[in-house]
Amino acid sequence: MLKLSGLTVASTALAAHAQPPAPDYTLDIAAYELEAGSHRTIRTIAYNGQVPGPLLRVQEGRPVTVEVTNQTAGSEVVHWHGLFLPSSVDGAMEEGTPMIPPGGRARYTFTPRPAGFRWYHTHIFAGKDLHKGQYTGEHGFLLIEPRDNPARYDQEFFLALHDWDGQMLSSGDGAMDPVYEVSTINGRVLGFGEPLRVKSGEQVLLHILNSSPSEVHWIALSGHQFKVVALDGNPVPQPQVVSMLRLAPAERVCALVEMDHPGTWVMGEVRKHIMAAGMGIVVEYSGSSGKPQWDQPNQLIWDYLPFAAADPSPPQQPDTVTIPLVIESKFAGHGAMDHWTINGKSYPDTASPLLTAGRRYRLAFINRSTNDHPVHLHRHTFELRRLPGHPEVHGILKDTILLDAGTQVEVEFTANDPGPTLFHCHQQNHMDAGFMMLFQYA
Ligand SMILES: [Cu+2]
Repeated sequence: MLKLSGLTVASTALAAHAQPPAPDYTLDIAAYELEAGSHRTIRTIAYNGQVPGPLLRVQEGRPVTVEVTNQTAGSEVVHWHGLFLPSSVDGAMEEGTPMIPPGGRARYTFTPRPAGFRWYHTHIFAGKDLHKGQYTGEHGFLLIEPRDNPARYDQEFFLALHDWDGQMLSSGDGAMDPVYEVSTINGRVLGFGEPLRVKSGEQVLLHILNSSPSEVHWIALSGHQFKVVALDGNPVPQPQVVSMLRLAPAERVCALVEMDHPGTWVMGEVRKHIMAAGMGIVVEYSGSSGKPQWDQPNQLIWDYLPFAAADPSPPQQPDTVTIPLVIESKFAGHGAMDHWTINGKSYPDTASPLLTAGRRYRLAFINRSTNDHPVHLHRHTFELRRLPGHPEVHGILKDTILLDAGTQVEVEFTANDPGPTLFHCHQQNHMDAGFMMLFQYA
């Protein structure tokens, strides 16, 4: 549909020389009523009247133009998550990307890289409005195809995990976090959407994204295992076969599944109350029928470590600069929105470390809070170098990592993309409450 409308515009543009070239893709931001299930209509905002938004398939290194129109009453901006883009098009107001005013239009022209499973989403402040920002349906898949694609599979599916209709509730320690009414995969509750249709003997590649505004999710596929081949779209040094995936907000997993157990199965959230809220999808072998089967796992299992490179870590580059980042919460009073601090300060008062182009930096996260935080660095990829209990790891490249409560984690990146660079917790209510800082290049 999108491609076709693009072609139509292109032919018109050829006739009228004054017009700018047609965009490769268009995204229309507008109010949308999502039918997530029977009697489960969610009033939200979406791209092109669908949740998730359209899959954008682009070629690594080949420039694309995406035209975005904003038909909502608030300003918008689209962030291209996991890409190396100039700050002016990366899609964060804090970095200097222009906002798209209500009724306005913007063109994002960029050269997609690096190859892999990326995504796009809104990057605005939501605050107490849990029907704004990442709480909405404003997210979509972005696949950057490599020049040579060595992947071998029979079918691929893109799946987005999302939570809807949140309410702020106080948890045991007094912190306020959203609790959701409805949880979906690709905007549908379990049993309402189309099943994933597979054939016995197939090798299926799953591209799974957690687009939830705040929830970490654990996913299992009964009767099957996942061979994880990429994290956040980047191939891992040691692919591993696992029974369960954990995805923090903004994380992606690419996994191969051998379709070797014919039947009708459920893939979904391991925690019963989240599956009851709808987070599941039926996987149906051709020729199979009957009630979808679900084998309830009895524990939550996930670890980044097994995906790391097996060989000993190379010595740290001698001029690597370590930047300690201590994360704490400052309760604003029981029942109030918390304030999150990095080294004692909340955005916009957080420090703005100056980076020197070409230099290697180590971010040493010390999470002194009682919450887990999925932290995200814009415009760069980082390498996991220290995990809880493992002071030396290497080889896992990501743009988002979940910092478990009370742990220390270290990542390294090369300052190779000059321009203001945002760092923040991807949990919407945490970034809105100050968990954000801006790196600058000297
Ligand atoms: Cu957080």
